[in-house]
Amino acid sequence: MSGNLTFAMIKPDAVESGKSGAIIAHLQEQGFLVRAMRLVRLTRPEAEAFYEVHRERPFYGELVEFMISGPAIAMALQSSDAVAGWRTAIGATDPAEAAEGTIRREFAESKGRNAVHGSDSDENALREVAFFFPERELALLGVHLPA
Ligand code: IDP
Ligand code: MG
Repeated sequence: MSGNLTFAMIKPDAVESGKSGAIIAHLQEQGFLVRAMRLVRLTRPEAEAFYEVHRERPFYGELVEFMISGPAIAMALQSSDAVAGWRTAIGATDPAEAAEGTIRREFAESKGRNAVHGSDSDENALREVAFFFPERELALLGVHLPA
C-alpha cells in the first residue's frame, strides 16, 4: 500500500531566486497539503548523509556543494499516493526532459540545480521526513510516522 506522506525540498537555487512562494502555491493548487515546513541551511555532513546513496556517483561532490550553498525549504507533504504523486508533479531530474506543467520544467535551471527534491519510495520518504523534523515537532503538528 502506498503512503500518504512524502518528503519535499525546495533546493537552494529556487530559494535564492525567489521562487519558493510560486512553488508552494503550485503544489497547494495541485492538492498537496503542507504538514510540516522549515527553512534549513544544510551542513556539509548533513548534505553528505542525505545524499549518501549517491556517494559513488560522479556528480556527488557538485551535488553536496550545491545543497550547502544556501538555504533550502524542507517539507512533509500529504496527498493520496504522495510519493508517486509528488514525483509526477516535479517531473524528470533534468528540466529539459521534464514534462510540460511540472515544477522542474517551470522552475529548474539545470539537471543539477533542479529546484526541488522528492522522495523516491515510501521508505525513503519516512527516512527523509525524520531526517529533517524531530518526532516531537511532528507530533505537535499531528504527523505520526509509522514505527
Ligand atoms: P532525483 O532528484 O530526480 O531523484 P537523482 O538521480 O536521485 O534525481 O539525483 C539526485 C540529485 O542529484 C538530482 O536531483 C540533481 O540535483 C543531482 N544530479 C543528478 N544527476 C546529476 C548530473 O548528471 N549532474 C549534476 N547533478 C545531478
Ligand atoms: Mg533521487
